[in-house]
Amino acid sequence: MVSISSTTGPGQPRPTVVNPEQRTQSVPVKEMNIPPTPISAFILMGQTGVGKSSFIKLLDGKDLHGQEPEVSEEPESCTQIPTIYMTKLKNKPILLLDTPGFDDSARQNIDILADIVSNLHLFTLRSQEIKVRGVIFLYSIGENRFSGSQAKTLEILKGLCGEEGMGHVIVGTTMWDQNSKEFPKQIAREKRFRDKYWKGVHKAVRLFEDDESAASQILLDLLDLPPVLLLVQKEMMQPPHTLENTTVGKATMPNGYREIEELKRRADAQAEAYERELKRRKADFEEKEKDMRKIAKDLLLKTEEENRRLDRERLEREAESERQYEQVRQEFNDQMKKIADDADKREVLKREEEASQRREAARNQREEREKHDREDEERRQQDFEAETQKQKEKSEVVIAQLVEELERLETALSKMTATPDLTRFEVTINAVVEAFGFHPIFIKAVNKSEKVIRETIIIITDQIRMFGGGI
Ligand SMILES: Nc1nc2c(ncn2[C@@H]2O[C@H](COP(=O)(O)OP(=O)(O)OP(=O)(O)O)[C@@H](O)[C@H]2O)c(=O)[nH]1
Ligand SMILES: [Mg+2]
Repeated sequence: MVSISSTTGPGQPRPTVVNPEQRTQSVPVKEMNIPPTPISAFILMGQTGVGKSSFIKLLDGKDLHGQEPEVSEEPESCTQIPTIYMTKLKNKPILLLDTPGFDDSARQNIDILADIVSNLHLFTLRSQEIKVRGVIFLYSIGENRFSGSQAKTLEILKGLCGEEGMGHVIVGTTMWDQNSKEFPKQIAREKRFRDKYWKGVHKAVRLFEDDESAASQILLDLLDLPPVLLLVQKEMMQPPHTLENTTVGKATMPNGYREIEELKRRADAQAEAYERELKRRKADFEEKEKDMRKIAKDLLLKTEEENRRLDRERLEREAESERQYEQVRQEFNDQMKKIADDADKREVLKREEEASQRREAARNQREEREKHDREDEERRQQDFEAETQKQKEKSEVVIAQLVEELERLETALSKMTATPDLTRFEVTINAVVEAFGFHPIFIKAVNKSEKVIRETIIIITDQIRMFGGGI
C-alpha cells in the first residue's frame, strides 16, 4: 500500500479511509525506484485463495525489500493488505498491486477497498509516473457455485472500474483441472460465468497452474490497451474526495456500514458527551469535594474548639471537684479533729469523773477510816479511860499505899527534924521543891501521881538514909 499523506500537497484531493495500521506496513511509492518513463500498473483482484499472489510470484514480482509475495495453501486470507510489487515485462518495469480477497464482512471489505482506493488515488496523483493499465480479476473455476462473496467481489470490481474501466479487466480463471473429468464441467462453468457475470470485461483467459506465459500474456493484452482512469480514480478527483461519495464506496458501504458509521458517529458523540459529562461531574465532584473539605475543615476546627472548651470545662470541673474535695476533706478533718477533741474532752471528763469518783471513794474510805479511827479512838479512849480509871483506881490504891508510905516517911522525916542537921532536911525539902515545884508535904494535895509520889518517896528515903535516919 502507498501512503497518501506522504505524497499529497495542499489543495490535493485525499481519499477518505486509509487503514493506519496497514499504511505503516505498506511500501511508499516514492521510496521505490521508479524509472522516469510512466510505469504501468496492474491491479490483482479476486477472492481469497484464487491465486493472486501466486500470479505475481510467477511473474517474479518483488516488493521494496526484494521479497516475493507470500503464498498460502490455507483457506484463510494470506495477503492481508494491498501491497505493491515490481517486476519487468519485456524489459519494462511494471507495478503489480496485490490485494486481499473480499468476503462477506462489510467492515473488512471497506478497509480493504479503502486501501486499494488509496493506492489508485496515488497512481492518479502521480499519473506522470504511474499509469493504471488494467485489472486482472482472478476467479477459481473450481468453484461450481457463484457465492455471495463472489457476487460482492464482482460488484466491487465493477464499482471500482466503471463501465469503461471494465473494458480494461481481464478475468483469469485459475484452479483448472485439465486432466480431470471436472475439466469439461469447468469449461461449461467458464462459459456460463462469462455470459452471466463477466460481461463487459476485456476478456477472460484460462490460467493453468504455473503458466507464466499465460500470466505475462494477460499483462501484454492489457498493455495493448491505452492507459485508463478507473471510475473510482475519476470520482476521487472530485470534491469531497471521499470514498463514501464514489460508486464503489456507495456500493460497498451498505446500510450496515453506514449504520456502523452512524453508530460510530453516535458512539463518538456519546463518548464526547460522556467525556463532557464526566468532566462536568469531575468538576462538580471537585467543587463538592472542595466544599466537603472546607466543611470537614470547619467541622474539624469546631470539633477542636469544642474539645478545647470541653477540656477547659473538664479542668474547671476537676478543679472545682478538687476544691470541693479539699473543702470536704478539710471539713471532715475538722469534724474528725472536733470529734477527737470531744473524745479527748469526754475522756478528760470521764477521767475527771473517774478521778472524782475515785476521790469521792477515797474520801468515803478516808471518812470511813476516820470514822473507824474515831470509833477506834473512842473505843481506845474509852478503853483508855476505863483502863485509866482502872489504873487510877489501882493507882489510887497504890497511891493510897504510897501516901501511907509517904506519911510514914514524913513521919520518919519529921522525927528526924529533931536532929541537928536540920539543914539537910531543908536541903531535901528544897531538893523536892526544886524537883517537883512543891513541898513534899503538899504532895498529896498537889499531885497524887504515883510516879511523883514514888520519886518523892525515893528522894525522901534517900535523904533519910543520907542523914542516917531509920526508916
Ligand atoms: N491447483 C492450483 N493451485 C493454485 C493455482 N494458483 C494458485 N494456487 C495455489 O493456491 C493457493 C493460494 O494461492 P495464493 O496465491 O496465495 O492465493 P491468493 O489469491 O493470493 O490468496 P489471498 O492472499 O488469501 O487472497 C496456493 O497454495 C497456491 O499454490 C492454480 O492455478 N491451480
Ligand atoms: Mg495473496
